[in-house]
Amino acid sequence: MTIYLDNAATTFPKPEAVYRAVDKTLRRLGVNPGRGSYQLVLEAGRLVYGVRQTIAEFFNLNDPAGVVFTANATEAINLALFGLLQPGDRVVTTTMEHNAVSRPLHALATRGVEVLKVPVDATGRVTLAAIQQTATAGGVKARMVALSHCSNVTGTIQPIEEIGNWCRRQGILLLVDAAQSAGLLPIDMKNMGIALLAAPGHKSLLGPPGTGLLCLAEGVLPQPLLYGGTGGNSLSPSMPEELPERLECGTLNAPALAGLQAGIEHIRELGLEQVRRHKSALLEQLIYGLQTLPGVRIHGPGQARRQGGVVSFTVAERDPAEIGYLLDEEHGICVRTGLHCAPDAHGSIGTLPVGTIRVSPGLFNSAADIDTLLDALARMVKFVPNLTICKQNNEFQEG
Ligand code: ALA
Repeated sequence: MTIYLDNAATTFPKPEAVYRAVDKTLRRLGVNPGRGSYQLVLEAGRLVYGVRQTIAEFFNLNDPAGVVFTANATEAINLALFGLLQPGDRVVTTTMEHNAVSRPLHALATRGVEVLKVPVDATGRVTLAAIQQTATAGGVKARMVALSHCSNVTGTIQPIEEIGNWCRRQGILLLVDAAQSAGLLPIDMKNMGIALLAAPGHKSLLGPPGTGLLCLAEGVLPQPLLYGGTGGNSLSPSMPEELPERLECGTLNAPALAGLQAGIEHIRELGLEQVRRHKSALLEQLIYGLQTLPGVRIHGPGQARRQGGVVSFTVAERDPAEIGYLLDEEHGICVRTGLHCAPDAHGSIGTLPVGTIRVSPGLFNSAADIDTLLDALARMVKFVPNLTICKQNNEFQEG
């Protein structure tokens, strides 16, 4: 039996309704929305518009046209950053970011954008005061603040509402990477002062892979990242001005978007609070159990109510990759180990170069799954295998 505890990478399995929606759309409505004017195409267009409406309602955005579909959150973040930042602009971020934020910012820094990284505390949390100070240092005001709502390494939840309301008063754009929070924590773009919200469809929103979105508050209009066919005004050599066509070209993945809609409906039926309660209870059980194991150290807040869907830990003198390998090989338990594409975050919490063991329970995990994991770990931390650990390259060999 497999126990999947890597829902921060992607949620698996999906609710039955998601599989059904993808299958049904691909079979019955497998035409190209927005390309042509026959009945089936119009119906597919209405389906896609309905997904935009669902997402706009879910994140409290007035205009569904401000919901732009991308292949994943990384593409949405790239679109936001490259579409709005010019040489000479200042952007403020943190030292907890995923490469989806830090790599495009690194590329932009080589093109003359000033990128300033604000440090975090030992639990990975940033303060509004630190953001304020950096965003206005030297009398220069930042154009944008870009950070994750919730760390993919430690689960740390950032004070987005405080930061967002300050940014709005200052006329600074706030870009939130909601990869680990959309579908788990409440997100209200208006009340939280979020100008741009990037999210994957395939994580806690429960949609299929290949879905992502960028939600734009009123008046926020990035330059396109991709140029091409939009299904209308074909004589113009330029991309249309209006949203979402300005930022979407090529064929949309309508079957996957139908699946995403079914995923969000599933969350709405359960209620976001119930989703959060379920995952928090599993995290609490996990944190409590880990604290009783010798040599185990939890990285991050270490309190379920202060973190999103993940717990990261290390075991003294053991390589995280080795623990992950043994969990998989001997117990059929899937967790993610290493740096989780977030080297800055590991630098901030002191877990470079080998990273951590990260556990991320999902909607379909139970307390019994966490017990099985804790039992497996308990046996493992007592037993020291005959292995030579190569910390530099994150691999291990028979010794
Ligand atoms: N960014 C995803 C993770 O943290 C893939 O695992």
